[in-house]
Amino acid sequence: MQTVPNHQVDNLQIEDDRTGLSVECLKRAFLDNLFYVQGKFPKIATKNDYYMALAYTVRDRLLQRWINTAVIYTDRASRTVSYLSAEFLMGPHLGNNLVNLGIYDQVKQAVSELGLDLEDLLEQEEEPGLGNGGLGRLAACYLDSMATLEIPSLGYGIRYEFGIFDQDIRDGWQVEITDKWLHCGNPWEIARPEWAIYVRLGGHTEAYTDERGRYRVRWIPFQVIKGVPHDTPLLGYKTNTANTLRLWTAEAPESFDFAAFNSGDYLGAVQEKMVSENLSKVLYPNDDSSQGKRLRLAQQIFFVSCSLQDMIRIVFGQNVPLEKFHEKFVVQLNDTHPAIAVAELMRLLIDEHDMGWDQAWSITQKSLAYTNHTLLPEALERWPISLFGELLPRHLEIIYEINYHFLEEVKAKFPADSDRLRRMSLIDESGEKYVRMAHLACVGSHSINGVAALHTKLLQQDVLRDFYQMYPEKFNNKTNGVTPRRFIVLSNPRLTNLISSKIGDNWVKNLKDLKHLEAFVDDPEFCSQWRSIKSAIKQDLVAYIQKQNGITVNPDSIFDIQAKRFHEYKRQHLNALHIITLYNRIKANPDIDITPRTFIFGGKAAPGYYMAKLIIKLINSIGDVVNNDPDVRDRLKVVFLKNYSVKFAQRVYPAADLSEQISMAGKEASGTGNMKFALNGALTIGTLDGANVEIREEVGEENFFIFGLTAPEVYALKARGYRPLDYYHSNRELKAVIDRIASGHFSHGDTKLFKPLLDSLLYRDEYLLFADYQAYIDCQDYVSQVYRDRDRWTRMSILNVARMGKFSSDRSIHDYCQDIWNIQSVPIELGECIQAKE
Ligand code: KOT
Repeated sequence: MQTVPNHQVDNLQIEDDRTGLSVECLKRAFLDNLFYVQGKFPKIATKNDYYMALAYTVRDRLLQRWINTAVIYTDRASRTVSYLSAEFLMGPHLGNNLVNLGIYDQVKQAVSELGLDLEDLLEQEEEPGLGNGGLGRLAACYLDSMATLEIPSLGYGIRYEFGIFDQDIRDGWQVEITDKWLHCGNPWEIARPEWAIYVRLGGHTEAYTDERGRYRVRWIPFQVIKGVPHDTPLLGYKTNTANTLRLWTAEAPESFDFAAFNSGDYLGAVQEKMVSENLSKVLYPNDDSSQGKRLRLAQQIFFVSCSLQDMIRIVFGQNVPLEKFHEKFVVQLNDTHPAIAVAELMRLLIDEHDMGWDQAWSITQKSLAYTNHTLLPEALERWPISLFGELLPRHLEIIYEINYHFLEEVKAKFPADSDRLRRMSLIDESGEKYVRMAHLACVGSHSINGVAALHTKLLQQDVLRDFYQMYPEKFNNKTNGVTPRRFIVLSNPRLTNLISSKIGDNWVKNLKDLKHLEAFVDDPEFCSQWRSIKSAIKQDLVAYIQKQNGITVNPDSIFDIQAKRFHEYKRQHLNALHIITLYNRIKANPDIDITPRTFIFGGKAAPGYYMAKLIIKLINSIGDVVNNDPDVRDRLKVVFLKNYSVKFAQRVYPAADLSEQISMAGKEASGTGNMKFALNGALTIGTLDGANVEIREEVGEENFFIFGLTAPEVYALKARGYRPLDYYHSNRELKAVIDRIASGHFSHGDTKLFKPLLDSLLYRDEYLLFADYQAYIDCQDYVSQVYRDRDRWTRMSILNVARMGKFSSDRSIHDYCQDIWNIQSVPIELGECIQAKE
């Protein structure tokens, strides 16, 4: 047990009720919170009351560490990472905090002695879905690793009132429902209205000469928004470090509506308030695409300006001169959503803090670093100049000036290359004018990184080629990683216990230690335990599917899972083509010997992405037919698990035999689901895309099912002229699959329903499903064959886990610290600096 502050009462040591970790103390504290915070006693308490009481009990234990951490960081003015992200997909806090505090078992026992079930209470938590998918979840994994590695850090983002929508499936279609994650309150956060910050929008600028005769600009805004920080403590795994996630809520400033109010325009004043609050109302539900909406740009400047002003407040509070901003903070930009920071930091330094251009520019570049997360052209953010200038007139002026200096630099390095200037300009002038946010981020940062080796290489060769030629020294790769605390220890306790029983528990902090498992790969007893654990977890998912979907699933079948956002480039429909191929084989020969499979899908489609929604409908329609066709005889099942979320992902990864990572090569920047599946003992069927390449390198090619065109082959095929119809006509099984869909077999005879999808495949097939079809089917046939050799499969599964050490987010964060952030850990001692009370 850890040391905690104690009361001395008549020479008797008793634990403090807010910090003690013994079962008895936890019970007392829990009942105390139920009474004093929830205002309930056991007889009338609801499950939610119990959850809240437990959450407050755990939060109390975090607070002591949080305050200690803050005191030490402040005293030492520690160098700090500021992670700016429009999304943080944190997942439920309670379980994670229990794991990181090391009190999971004590709390389980404490609540059980009070007649409650911990799993039941964990289920109660409404997760904060403040992100779409990979990018937001990565931010959350990185915050966990920074706390675990004792790196001073602040996560800055937006406290959306409505996070990612809840997904329902009706008649096979996705239906979106608003997410009301705050409706029962949020026990994990503390509002800090005393640290509110004001952000300007709109209006115009005026030039003037200051008292020292210098040219200055004044910005007269149309609107001012107040940002109120809400802080959540984030505890590291078995450390005393509790860092902060600071999310901003938009409000109307108190004084702003007085004019309207005084003139009797009460509704006008309230309207003003509503307009302000709109800013943090809802998360944009698009993954990998950018829409150019005004409110979205307003959200970006809102959280970026609040965060930078907050950092400046901290700098002054610690008596650090502003000229040393870049020594106190390094600011990581999570894609271009916060890239307006380049212009905003310049504005703050020059207009608000009197600094000269050159010094401001040097500080800005030294402070900022940019991570790119996508190769999709439609995801590269651009803002129409008209919209940009209307909302951010001063920033547009600054961007023009940055552009002027930058293009001079380009001219000097590449004389007489006007084409290059046009391509690299921060302003796209090919038609309607746009601000190019990725260019702004590249110019304003000292580091530009991709998220997997292949992705970084493609950035250098293609998407950001000109910038690579201009600034080769800025480019570096940081392959993504995931936190083993949430994605093994918390989500897969059975596997965790088996692993730790063999190699101890150091691997939780040093994931490379998993390699010691290799010593047991020939131990039949261990292999059999490995297999029975997977089997037990699959049984749990079987029960869940039975309850959720009413589908009876064979636990001995291959659990073949594709869980991720729906997008054409991720090719969930290629998976669907495989299902229909097997179905056709059964229909042609009902007694065919097929390895039973359960195809499980999970994931949301952007509400406006018609084709992705049609793919969801197709999968559900195939399920309706296949699951009920007597010829199939339970050899195939298709299950769509609705409302995929972090909570849900934790249930799904451990149960997978086969992980589908089948994007068209050159499109998936990294992927992180691929890592979570493999860490839980699933084998991967995948293309040579994103981090799949590195996973295969680590686990060994004999333990990975690879198929399909490589990225260079994709480019070459497209350059030659790709004709999907040729594949359709020359591949008998492929033709039968497409014809089966076109016939209306999966749509009650309706031949129109899936026509847009089929037409897109037959006549365009942008993501080369037809080109990869045969390779995919052959590879899947091979998977089915290997699965029949249970010993071989188990061996492959163990070796996958044993060799996945590289993909811990601890390794990623360690590399960011070394190569980009130049930051050291600051261990936190408990006890001396602050006692809970005495
Ligand atoms: C969304 C909008 C604009 C730019 C990028 C995105 C984006 C990228 N959202 N999610 N991603 C994913 O990020 C993950 C973490 O790096 C990657 O693993 C994944 O491949 C990206 O698609």
